[in-house]
Amino acid sequence: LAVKKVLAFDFGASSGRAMLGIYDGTSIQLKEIHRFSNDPVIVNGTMYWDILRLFHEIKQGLLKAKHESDFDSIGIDTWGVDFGLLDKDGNLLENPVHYRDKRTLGMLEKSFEKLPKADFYSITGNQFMEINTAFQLLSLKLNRAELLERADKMLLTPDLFNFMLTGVKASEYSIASTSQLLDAKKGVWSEKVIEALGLPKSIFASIVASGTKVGVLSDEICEELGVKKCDVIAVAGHDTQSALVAVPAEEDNFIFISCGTWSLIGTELDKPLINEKSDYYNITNEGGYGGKASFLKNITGLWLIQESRRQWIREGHEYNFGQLEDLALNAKAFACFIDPDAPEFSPAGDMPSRIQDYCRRTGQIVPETVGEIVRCINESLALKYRYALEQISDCTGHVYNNIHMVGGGIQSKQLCQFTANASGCAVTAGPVEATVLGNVALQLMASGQIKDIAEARRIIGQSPDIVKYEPTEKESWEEAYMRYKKIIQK
Ligand code: LFR
Repeated sequence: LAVKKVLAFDFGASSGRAMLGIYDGTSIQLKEIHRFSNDPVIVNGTMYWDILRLFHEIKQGLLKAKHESDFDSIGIDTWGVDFGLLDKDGNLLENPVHYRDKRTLGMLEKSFEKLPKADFYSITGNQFMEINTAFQLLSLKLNRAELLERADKMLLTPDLFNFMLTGVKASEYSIASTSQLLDAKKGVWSEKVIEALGLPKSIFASIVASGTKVGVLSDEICEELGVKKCDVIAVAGHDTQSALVAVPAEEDNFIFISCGTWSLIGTELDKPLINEKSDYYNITNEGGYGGKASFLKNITGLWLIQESRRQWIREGHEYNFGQLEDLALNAKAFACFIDPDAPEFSPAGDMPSRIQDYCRRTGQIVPETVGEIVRCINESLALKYRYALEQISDCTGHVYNNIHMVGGGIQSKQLCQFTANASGCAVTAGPVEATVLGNVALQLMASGQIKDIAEARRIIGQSPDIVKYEPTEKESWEEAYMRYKKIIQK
């Protein structure tokens, strides 16, 4: 078999990269082509993604890749929920706004006046979060209706980049399912939700399945950059779903945690699970490759560390992630806990102070040093994973013994070990590059090089960077969990 090469672009909330995926028929090698930071910009009180700069980085990636090798296709995945609005001619009506912008404050309550919460959940099966597309669009409808009136199409971020590359306006299924505007069982835009929120139906583009071709690189871009024409594949545009394709699970009922800016913990189901319990626990059903449902909780993840680190840099101390981990190892265990999902941790800003305030408010020891703060974050994340795992297990009726952790966050050995300890499950950590590997595998599946997801997972499972962690210190973690639950339920 000839060696196949494809180009994957993966955008996270704090950085992005282009990687060449090289497949020789037995294994996938990755080669980093281009890496860049993703820096949101606040202008006149609004927080934006710097979308043109990000598209510029895609072009840089294409240019660098061309010097490296030919490639057969391109696939793009990004974070969820955000979007751009285009007019009929494809002009962006305004710069896409960041999900952490405050424009969605109070929009959940406003939406429930238009569509009762229980109905809203039973249709979309999505975890209610103010960041979701539905609430961003509602805020436009209520405050900037003229903008929506001028819009021809709303494209979520990976779809927007696909459009910029190919000229095709389409909505890939996995990213569409983060919007809270889909009918989860039917896999189509929900007219009922769209109408209830008063949104124009015509702005929603037709949905294409994950892992299908959306178009080809436009003549204009090929000429500008001197690159060859190639296919653009709608991979799983949602990074979490690309990552899930690369979870090297052999068993059917497995738990995964995708660790990045967010921690997504859940399991893969053949169809959405929507009932009173899942509604009560606010568990989401997101769409994945092959129409599978990811039944998962969205937990604030490394954002807490990333944002703390930014604060320490502002104060003149730059630590890398390895140094932070070492400092945390030397800090006292179980001193204090936070709920990573408390609303005060969501906006950008001085995270260490907010963590200290949280501990003070809940009558705990206040962490003072960098190590104490990082330890508090890592322990709290692991305990929150257990909390979510119990809710998921209660809904599916399965008992889980093994957790697959993937993504950049697993470079923290402490977080992986704490996750095993807190949950009492064995943790299989790896691959770190799950999202990119999933993106690459989906492109190879689209061109028939890899047969199906089982084969993709088997190939990826052979990767040498997979590490096992066994639970330890059972009793002290059990005790910590009992205390943790009381604190977060305060
Ligand atoms: C992870 C992720 C989550 C989504 C969050 C915000 O990168 O895609 O799945 O809920 O970002 O879009």
